[in-house]
Amino acid sequence: MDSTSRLRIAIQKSGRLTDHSLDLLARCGLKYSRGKDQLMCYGDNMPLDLLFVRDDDIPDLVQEDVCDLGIVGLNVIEEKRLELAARGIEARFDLLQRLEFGQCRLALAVPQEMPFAGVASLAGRRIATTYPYLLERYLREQAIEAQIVTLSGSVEIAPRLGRADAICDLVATGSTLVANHLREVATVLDSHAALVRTPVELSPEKADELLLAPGSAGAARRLHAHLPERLARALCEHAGVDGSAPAPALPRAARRALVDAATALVLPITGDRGFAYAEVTAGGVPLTEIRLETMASRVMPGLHLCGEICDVDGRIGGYNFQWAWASGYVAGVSVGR
Ligand code: PRT
Ligand code: ZN
Repeated sequence: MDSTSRLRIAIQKSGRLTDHSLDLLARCGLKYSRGKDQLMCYGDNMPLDLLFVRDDDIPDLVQEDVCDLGIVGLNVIEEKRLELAARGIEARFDLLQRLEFGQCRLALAVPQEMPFAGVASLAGRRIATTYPYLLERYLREQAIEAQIVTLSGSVEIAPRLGRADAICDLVATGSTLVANHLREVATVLDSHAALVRTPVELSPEKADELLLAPGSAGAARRLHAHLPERLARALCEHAGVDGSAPAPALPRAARRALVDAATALVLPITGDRGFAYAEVTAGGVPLTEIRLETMASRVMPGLHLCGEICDVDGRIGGYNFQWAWASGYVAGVSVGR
């Protein structure tokens, strides 16, 4: 979104998330009037418009920058992320905030009478779902080979119709499963509604525009609109600029140095601590929560992760050091951009 346009937020037109989303926006103080076509609402007291769509379309609208923000279930977002990845496309939506509604889980369920002794019992079985990518990832992680039967709805009746042996579907209270003589046996994904946004990239032109915009705010505060505050202050220091002085008054050379620091800083490798400090850890932040091209967190915008805080395991020695250095380098370079 450029600085002159209005913010556009996509919400579900009619479904489980609609009332909660509207209620949340009303509690944020938004007053709006409905457009003639019922597809848009225009904010009366804020530069913010609402677009009403099917929830499945929300990730694409955010991905393609048609909307700046969207409110949608994590299940829809994560399925879309995996679907895009399978097509070689990087998902460009960031999870901005977990919202306190729409709680449910994507779960595996089997017919009441089917013997079940752990997920391994599903090997070789047919599993019906509307979430083939999330299910595929789960089965892969569990090292189970099963046949995924992709349906567009009414998943819970698939076993009775003989189309599948088990199902993978959203569950909230569990009463739909009970009504269909199914029992829940494993959770594939815990879900809730979330606010997603298009990532805001800071190009040299945009950084320059930001610094030159009229007003008395300092450079550090202006950069903080796009970067973590500590990083914005550190960049001012690096560029030798007083981050609190009114930014438009900065001399041209100082502004240039700051724009370079904020968008193209190359961090040199200055040394290492040697093998005496070797450590191996497993666990940590899952790689699915990280953009590997930049090491940026998908969950916390502005946060970059590297090294053994990430869930990467390997043999002691070279592999771990290589991972720590390489991921640190990528994270540092992209923070500097
Ligand atoms: O038309 P559109 O495509 O926009 O809507 P939709 O039909 O795809 O979605 P909708 O409105 O059913 O759900 C929107 C979002 O709400 C989902 O993507 C989830 O993030 C969230 N959510 C929360 C749920 C549920 N709870 C839920 N219980 N979505 C679906 N269900 C269904 C479930 O699939 C099953 O059929 O409700 C039934 C089970 O409920 P229980 O309570 O019997 O377990
Ligand atoms: Zn939908």
